[in-house]
Amino acid sequence: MDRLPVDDDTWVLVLTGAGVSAESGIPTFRDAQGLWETHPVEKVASPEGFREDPMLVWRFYSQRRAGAARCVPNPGHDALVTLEKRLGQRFLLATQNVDGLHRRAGSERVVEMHGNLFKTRCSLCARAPFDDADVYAEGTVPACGECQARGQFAPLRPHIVWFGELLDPDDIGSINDFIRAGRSHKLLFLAVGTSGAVYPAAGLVNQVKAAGGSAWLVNRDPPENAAHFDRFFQGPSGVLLPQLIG
Ligand code: BV8
Repeated sequence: MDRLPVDDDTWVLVLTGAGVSAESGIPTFRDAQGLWETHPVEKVASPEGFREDPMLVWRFYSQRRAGAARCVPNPGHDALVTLEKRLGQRFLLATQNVDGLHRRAGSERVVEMHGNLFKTRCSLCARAPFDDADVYAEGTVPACGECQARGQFAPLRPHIVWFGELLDPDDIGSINDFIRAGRSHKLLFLAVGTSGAVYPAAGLVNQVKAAGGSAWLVNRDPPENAAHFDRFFQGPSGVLLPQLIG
């Protein structure tokens, strides 16, 4: 099995998707029995869906919050922690996952591009997102206490980036800054467990290649953007990442 070509001048940007958490028992989105098979995306992962039926959205995210809380990181998460410890500032992990497993495994240089299941924010006021592990009872839509104190009803919402919503500019900025800094070194992009279906995450491989970097992929199935990668290791990330990273 090849090893990731890492030396003293290598900078590694990792992108993970739902596949890296699959072996921890967390369902993916677009596989058979995936989340989008049983939940209409536009109804549970869009601002329009939340406006239309906040109870349904809170049921979807409360179930996922409860499920993720019962799961633990797998050897794929652990291997990425090892790589981060080896590279330090020359490592950045951009994840599309909202399950929090990378941080629970010990990753620190993490950009949670699509938010976090265990954070909640107000859908109206500008209060900062706050840690929230509550699994709200069926039919519940939590309200913002700060808005309530001002006589306004405002539903709380999951701190998740839904379809049609912009990603946090600071998150995008951190990733762009890393690619810009890494371009004068040996820049390596490693995508793991993602179908390459959702932008802007799926466009990162092109961004790194345009910066002169190389791109490796670990995935169970060939993703939509497979052609952009220089190397493709097909199989479970929980098995392949420890072998690649060592
Ligand atoms: C934005 C909510 C500006 C969080 C998610 C037309 C063209 C291009 C773009 C667009 C377009 N129309 C609209 C857009 C933009 C849209 C988009 O990309 N749509 C796609 C569907 C075409 N993007 C957006 O809206 C983003 N915002 O662009 O703002 C804008 C606005 C409007 C219009 C234009 C521009 C916001 C994107 C974030 C959306 N939120 N989810 C949540 O509930 O989790 S995205 C959702 O998909 C998840 O976050 C998930 O992470 C993400 C990607 O999915 P994957 O992680 O890749 O998971 P998936 O199941 O798909 O694949 C799993 C893979 O793992 C598989 O390949 C499988 O083989 C593999 N696997 C399985 N097991 C294993 C494994 N691999 C290894 N080991 C295993 N054991």
